[in-house]
Amino acid sequence: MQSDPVRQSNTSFSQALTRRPCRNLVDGITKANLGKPNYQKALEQHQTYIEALKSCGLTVTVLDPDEQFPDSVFVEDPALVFPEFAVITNPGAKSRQGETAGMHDALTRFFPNEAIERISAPGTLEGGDVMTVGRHCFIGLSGRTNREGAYQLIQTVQKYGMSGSVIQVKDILHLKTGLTYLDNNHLVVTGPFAGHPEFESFDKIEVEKANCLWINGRVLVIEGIPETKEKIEALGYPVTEVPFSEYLKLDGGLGCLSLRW
Ligand code: CIR
Repeated sequence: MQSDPVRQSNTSFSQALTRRPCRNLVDGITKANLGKPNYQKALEQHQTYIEALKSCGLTVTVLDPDEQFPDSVFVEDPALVFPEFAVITNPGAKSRQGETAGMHDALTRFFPNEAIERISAPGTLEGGDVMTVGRHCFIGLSGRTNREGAYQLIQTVQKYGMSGSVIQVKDILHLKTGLTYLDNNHLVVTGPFAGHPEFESFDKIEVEKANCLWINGRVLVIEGIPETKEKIEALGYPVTEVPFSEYLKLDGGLGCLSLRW
């Protein structure tokens, strides 16, 4: 990141877009080794997640399940949203590339066509690899996001006066699997990112698991990671714990179940 400390507060969010899990969710991609998700429980946890978003003041749009795409509940990956534009990505996971058509349709309700941008082949990019802090995007180069995809995103955001930089991601699914930005310069990080020069100017909260999500001053944290919850509470944030076991079975992060703007 550029030299200046990023003492950024997030703009508050008013909208969220989610998609109900489909039955084929149980066949979603995973490396987690935690067993197959229970569909009924996944539905319940999804509803609890929606309620948590609403309690943070968001208006939540819920799309119908899409049985063609087992991972389609993870709406954060096929699109990115910013206050004034959206980007339809080109997911690196082949089985997820078709999710983009549905996201495009959904986002046309909120953004004019000329404000819906695209990442295209040979570029690949998934939203889980993009951490936005103020007007800067940190873009993870992972098994899902390649250099060309990151380059296209940087070109795109520059049109809107934003900037971007790339970070190598190893051994985890996405950049945001390993870190989460809260606000006011607070960055929740796991081991590999704690000493990373790119994040030097942040106030870092080092934890074992960074599965949390800042929304309008409140932080959602998945159930079962007390260390993360306590460290975030110690900073003064109100925390809501969210049951998430069925999505962990598919390598999901809390942010991946919604787009927020
Ligand atoms: C996948 O492997 O693509 C899904 N099973 C999980 C995606 C999670 N996405 C995210 O955390 N942004």
